[in-house]
Amino acid sequence: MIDSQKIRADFPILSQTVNGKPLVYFDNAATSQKPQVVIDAEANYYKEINANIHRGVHTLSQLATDAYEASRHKIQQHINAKFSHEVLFTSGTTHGINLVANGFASFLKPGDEVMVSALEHHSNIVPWQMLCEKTGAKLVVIPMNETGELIRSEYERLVSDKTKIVTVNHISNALGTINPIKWMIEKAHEVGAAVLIDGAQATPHLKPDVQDLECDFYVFSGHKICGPTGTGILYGKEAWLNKLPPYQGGGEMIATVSFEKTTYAELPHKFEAGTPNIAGGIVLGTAIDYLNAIGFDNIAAYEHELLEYGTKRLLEIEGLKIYGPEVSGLTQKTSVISFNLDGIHPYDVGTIIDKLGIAVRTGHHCAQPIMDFFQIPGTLRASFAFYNTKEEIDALVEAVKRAQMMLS
Ligand code: 7TS
Repeated sequence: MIDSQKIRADFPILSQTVNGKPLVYFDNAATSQKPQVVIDAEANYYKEINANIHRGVHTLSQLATDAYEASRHKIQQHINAKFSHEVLFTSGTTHGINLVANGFASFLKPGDEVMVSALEHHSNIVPWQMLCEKTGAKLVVIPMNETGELIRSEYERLVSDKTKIVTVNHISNALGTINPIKWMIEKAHEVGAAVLIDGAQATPHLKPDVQDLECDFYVFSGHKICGPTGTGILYGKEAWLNKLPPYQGGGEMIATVSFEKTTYAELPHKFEAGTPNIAGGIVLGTAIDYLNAIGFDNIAAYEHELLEYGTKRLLEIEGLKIYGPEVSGLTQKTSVISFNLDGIHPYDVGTIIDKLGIAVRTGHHCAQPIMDFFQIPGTLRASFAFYNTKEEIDALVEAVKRAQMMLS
């Protein structure tokens, strides 16, 4: 069970006022807030053990290296990867996707196909388009339906032995749709295609099991799971990571260097050139400990309650339309509500409710193709976390009603 008042006390930012009103932070899909333990862990790293890693014999360097590698190990266990060297530190989801897309340039030729879904964030579209431009491969899109779900029969029709990689999000950032990734991975593997799962919006709500999923790559961002910005993880199956060429050249990713020939380091170092975000990588482990102490089952159950309550309350407003899979009993959805008021631009509503202390995201949410599908300029998106409350949802509903009155 979640005791939201107790949890809220862990997050110093939540007790402030914005524009003279108590802050209601409903932009969790963009980034999560940070608990005091995470803020302290970052400061303590710099106060106590700051040093460069993997290169010094001195004590501080070893302490920092041990803490960084312990965090990698913790993340390996969290996502149930087989080996800790399958867990690569990145600067975020975007970095992880670009690393894989860049590497696939070595494997593709004209006529090959790269498959993305209609529900993707731009981060999981543009790197693949760039790859296709570079290699002559074709970008194929799995279409979606009116309730914001991927059309399974179309996926089955489109996936073929030309498909070399399928890349799809676990959960859509713009609509909250939970995609049937396990089934999709199975289908892709039947034709010999690799699969990358963009877990940026899933990891705040659940613990992915990469061995159970059998995905080839799984990427996510630390800042969306109570960790620091500029941190992220790329999980890759050992065999794939051995096959992929390095992404960046530099220090720490080499075995030997001479002007004639350089050989690369073993995993994971082959993909971790230069001095990484050491503090961030360590503190990401702290954030994961914090979430696991609350428990992902508790988080998911509580957030689902917020989703049900928020959906019911918002639909009481006349002329309010929710986009996404709300009709299927909300079972295929996380705590994201994307909506519009009839005849009113989302930006105008967002601006007014900000004056009332409420933070939601407005716009296309870096998922323009979804907005084009619905023929809208964007939506208002309220995304809930385990530290939000039903009272905050009531405040959102009142604020949206007020905005509607002022704008119509
Ligand atoms: N993929 C998905 C599904 C996302 O939601 C995001 C960020 C990214 C990739 C990129 O993550 P980054 O950490 O590398 O930037 N999504 C959002 C959002 O919905 N609002 O702001 C950022």
